[in-house]
Amino acid sequence: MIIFNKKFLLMLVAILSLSLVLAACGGDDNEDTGNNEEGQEESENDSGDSGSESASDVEYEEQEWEFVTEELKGQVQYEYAAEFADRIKEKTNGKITVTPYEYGALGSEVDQAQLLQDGGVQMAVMSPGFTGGQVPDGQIFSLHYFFPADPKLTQEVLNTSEALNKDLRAKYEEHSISPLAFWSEGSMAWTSNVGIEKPSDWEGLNMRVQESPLMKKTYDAYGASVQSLSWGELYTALDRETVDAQENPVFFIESASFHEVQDTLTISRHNNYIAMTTVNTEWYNGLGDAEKQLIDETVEEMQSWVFEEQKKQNDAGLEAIKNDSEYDTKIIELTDEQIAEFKKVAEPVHEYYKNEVEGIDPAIYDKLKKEIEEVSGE
Ligand code: 6CS
Repeated sequence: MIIFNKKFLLMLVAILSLSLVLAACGGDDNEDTGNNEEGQEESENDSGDSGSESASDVEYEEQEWEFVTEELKGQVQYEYAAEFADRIKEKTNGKITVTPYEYGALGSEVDQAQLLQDGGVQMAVMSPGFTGGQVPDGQIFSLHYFFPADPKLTQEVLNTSEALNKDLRAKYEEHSISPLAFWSEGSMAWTSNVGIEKPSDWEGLNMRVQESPLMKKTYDAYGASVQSLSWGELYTALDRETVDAQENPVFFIESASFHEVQDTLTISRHNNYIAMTTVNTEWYNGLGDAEKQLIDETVEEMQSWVFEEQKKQNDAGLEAIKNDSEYDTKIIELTDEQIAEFKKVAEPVHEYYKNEVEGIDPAIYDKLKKEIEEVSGE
C-alpha cells in the first residue's frame, strides 16, 4: 500500500496547479497550425474570440493560388489581384503565394469563368455579365437605373446586401463559383459616334455587350441591336464600325483607348460596373479554417481599397480623355430630364426580368430592391 506523507501531497498539488497554469498560457506554443478545423477551434477557444488571432501568428503550409482577372496591369481588376497577393504574402510570411494573371493570359473572360468552375485556377475576378446564361440571377447587375447612380451608395448595397451576399451567392455556388465580395468599378458611360442624348438615338446602332441575354433586352428596348464580344476584340470592332457603341467605366474606356475610335462619351449614370471576387467553391470549402479566415478577412479589407482605387482611376481617366489633344472626344452629360426619358424605357425591363426571365428567383429581386431603397433613403 502506498502511503503519501503531507510534504509529498503538497508537492503534488503544487505540480498539478503549475501544469494547469502552463496549459492555460501555452496556446501560442501549440503545434497546431490552424490549417485544420481542430487547430482552429483550439486557438479560437484560447482567445475566446474567433477573429482575434492574426494571420501572421499561424504557421501556414506552402501553397500557390492562381488568381485570374479580366483586365491588364494598371487596370483596377489586375491591381486588385496584385494587392491581394501582396497582403496574403505579408500575412503568411511568404508561405502562400498568390499569382495574379492579366486578361488574355489564360483565355477570354468566358474561358476564365470556365477555368475557375473547373478548378483550373482557385480565384478569379469575374464580371457577372460573362455568366449571364449560366447564372441568370446574376443578370440583375445589368438592369439600367436599378442600383443607385452614386457608386458610393451602390458600394454600400454591395457590401451589406443579404440578397447578394447570401442568396445570389448560393445561386453561383450551384456552378462552383463562390462570390466572396461584390464591388463597383465605377459608373459606366456610353461611347458612340452619334452622341447619345435620348433613347431614340440608339435606333439602328449595333451595341457591344457581354454574354448576358438581358443586356440584349435592355438595348432592344432603346431600339439598338446587340453583339457579344470579348473586350479584347472591341477596339478593332469599333474602329471598323462592325459595332457602333459600348459601355464601360471611364477609366477602362481611356485605358483600352476606346475613346480614340469613338467621337462621343455620354455620362449616362445608367449603371455601375460590378465585379465579383470569386473562388472555386469546392476548393474553398476544402481549405482549413485558417485559410478561409485569411481569405475572407483580406477580401473584406479590400472593399474600401478597391473603392478608392476605382475612384482614383476613373477621375484620372476622365481628365485624360478631356485633355487628349490628339483624339477629341465630345463629352455629353445627361441632365435629370434626359435621364428621366431613359428611365421610362428601362424600367419596364426590370419587371420583365422579375416576371419573365427563365430561371431567376423573383424573391432575390424583391429583397434587393428593398435593400436598395433602404440605402437610397427612399
Ligand atoms: O467590357 C468588358 O468586358 C471589360 N470591362 C471591364 C471594366 N472590365 C473587364 C471586362 O471584361
